[in-house]
Parts: sequence; C-alpha cells; structure tokens
Amino acid sequence: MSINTKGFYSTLAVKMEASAIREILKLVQNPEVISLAGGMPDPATFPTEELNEVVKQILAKNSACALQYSSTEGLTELREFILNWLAEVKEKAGLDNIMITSGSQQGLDLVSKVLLNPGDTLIVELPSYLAALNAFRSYGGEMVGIPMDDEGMQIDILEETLAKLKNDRKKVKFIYTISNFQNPAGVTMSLARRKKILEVAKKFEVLILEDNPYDKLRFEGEPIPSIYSLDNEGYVISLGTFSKILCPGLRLAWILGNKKIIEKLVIMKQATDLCTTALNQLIAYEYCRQNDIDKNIESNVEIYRRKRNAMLEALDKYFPVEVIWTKPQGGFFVVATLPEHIDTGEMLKEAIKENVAYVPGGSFFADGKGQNTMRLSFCYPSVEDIDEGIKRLGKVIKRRIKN
Ligand code: PMP
Ligand code: G9A
Repeated sequence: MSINTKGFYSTLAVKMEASAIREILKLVQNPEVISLAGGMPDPATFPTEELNEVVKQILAKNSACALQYSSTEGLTELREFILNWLAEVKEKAGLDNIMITSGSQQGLDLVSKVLLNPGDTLIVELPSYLAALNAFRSYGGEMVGIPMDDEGMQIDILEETLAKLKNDRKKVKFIYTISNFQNPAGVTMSLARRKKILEVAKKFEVLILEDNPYDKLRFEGEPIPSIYSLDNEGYVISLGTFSKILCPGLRLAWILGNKKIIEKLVIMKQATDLCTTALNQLIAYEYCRQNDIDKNIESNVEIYRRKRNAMLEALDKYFPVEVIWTKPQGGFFVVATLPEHIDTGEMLKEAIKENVAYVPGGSFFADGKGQNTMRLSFCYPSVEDIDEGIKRLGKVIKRRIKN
C-alpha cells in the first residue's frame, strides 16, 4: 500500500488551490472548443527561424558558456541590452538595478519571498492577475483590494484605505499594479494616476510592485511612462518579460529596482534555482543583437490589434445589451460584466458544452466578488474563432438572462 501523504503537507500546501486558468487549460484540450480562456501568445508571433539560427550558432561556438551554470543575477550582456533597449530606464538604472528571472512569475514569487511575512498586508487591484494573487497567498500575504475604473486603480480609495490600515496598525508592504493593459481588465493607468500612486506610496512609505508584461503591446494612443521611470527614490520594483514579445517558452524575464532590494532578490533566487538557464539567456541576447526586436514587436502588435478589433466587433454583434465590457488599447484581455444574478463560474459548464471557454472572473478578485464577470482573451484564437466563440458565448448568456 502506498504512503498516505496527507499528514506531511505544510499549512500552506493544504490551503493553496490550483490556478483556475491552468485548470481550464486542461479542460479545453478538445480541438472543438474555442478557448477564450488562456493568455497564451499567438505562435505566429514567435520568430522561429531566427531563433533556430541563433541556437545553432550558440551551440556551435559558445556551448561551454551556454550549457554551464551562470551567475544568479543573469548574463551581463543580456542585462546591458535590456537597460539600453528600455529608453526610459537608460538614465536611471545600471547593472546593479537589474536581474534576470525565469519568467516574471518567478519575479512575483521572489518579491513575495523577500518582502512578505505571513500576515503582512499588500494592496492589489480589483480584479488582478490570478497567478500573482496565488504567489502572494503562498507567502501568507493578506490582500486588500482597490477598485479600478477606466483610468486604473482608484487612488482616492487607495489613500483612504492606506490611512485606515495605518490606523489599525497594519504593516502594508507593497501595492501591486499592472499598469498597462491590465490582466484581466485590459485597463491602463493614466499618467495622472501614476504620479499620484507614487505620491501616496511615498506618503505612507509603501513599495510599489509594477508588473508590466504588456507594455510594448500598444495598439493605439501614446505610450505612458512607467511608474518605475517616474520614481527617483527607489520605491518601485518593476517586472518585465520576454514572454509576450518574443516567446514564453524561453521563460525569460527581468526585475528592475533599488540595488538593495535586487541584492536580496538575488540571494533568494540562489535558493530557488541558482540561475536562469544560460542557454536561453544567450538565445534571447543573440536574437536581439542580430535582429530588430522592435520590428518583430511592431508586426505582433498588428496581429493582436486585428484580434482585439475582431473581439470588440463580435461583442457588439452577439452579446446582449445587459452586458458591458472593457475596451483595451493593447495587451491580451477584455473583461465582461454580466447581470448580477449570473454566476460565470457555474455558467462555464454550459459554455463548454457549446464548445467555448473563458475564465470566470471570480478568481481574479481578492475580495471574493466578481462572480458575474468573465475574462475573454483575444491573443490566441484566430479572428474567425474569436467571432464564432463570442457568438456561441452570446447564445449561452442570452439563455441565462431569460431564465
Ligand atoms: N504577470 C502578468 C500580469 C501576466 O499576465 C503574466 C502572464 N500571463 C505574468 C506575470 C507571467 O509571465 P511570465 O511568462 O514572464 O512568467
Ligand atoms: O498560465 C499561463 O499559461 C500563462 C497565462 C496567463 C494568463 O492566462 O493570464
């Protein structure tokens, strides 16, 4: 008889639930199902031939380095490339301010490990990226949610909340925000709010964790400076990633921040995975050195803009008037809000029977609300599938509204 493992788990392992997104990804293996669920990049955006070329070169000429352990901070040439490429950080960040991570998911994990004691409070947007919430939960972080509107997190409510928490003698460690084309809401924080959030963070002496994976995927309008670039006092830790602009399979991302915090993050990473794979770092570096990554991003933006347009058109065409949704200027996601009585978690079974999937909104809300919302991703399915998927979903919702 095999061992009963039940008595061995940590309190945390008993408490943690599987990610709703990753569970739905398993459910929608059936090719008949049109998935508007996962935030996977379109494989057509991967520069496969160019990557193939650099992999061959690296293994032929530089295998001793590529196949070896590397420094925990990450390869110097890749870090230098990133610092020079991100125009807005060029002046303010040096090699001491940047480290490479195995995906920004690892960044979220390491920041939590460095900053959170069980029971510490942190601020999140309502809704927010579910795998980030799980990372914070896994270190015992207690989340307080702040609602958003068209301009992002509502800073007046943030300020009131921080004042109240201070009064209650609660230690708030950081404010987590996805400033551009938020996951899941698709909302972008305005410049005025970015300035204000910094002011408020400084007033209450709280750090800001700015997660910015969709930054370069803007379909229209002018880019807005990141909160990181507006800060001169080391309050902001910024996460960037190659996942949405090159490919997620390399698992390559970076953290920018205060030198002291980067030092702590590096020590934690040593205990986590020693280093990010040198091979993948060299692949990204050589790809960027030999090709124009901005050009690749431009053509990816074309692809995603077409898909965003297809989704917004389909929503107008097929969703009933009782439903409202966000209109993102970039990124991968739209959030739709249904009449209060509809539970999208429960409705998912019916949608899958109609061969369409989405992520129920509830798991993105740290306050347990949002049951009548859903996240719709336009990044992965084709334009035709987006139209057909929204059509199928519209049918399911109309049936629910009638009942
Ligand atoms: N943060 C946000 C807001 C994301 O949407 C994602 C990916 N969906 C991540 C972090 C993780 O990205 P990576 O592939 O770099 O780990
Ligand atoms: O979990 C993944 O595969 C990444 C996608 C994230 C998302 O759907 O938000």
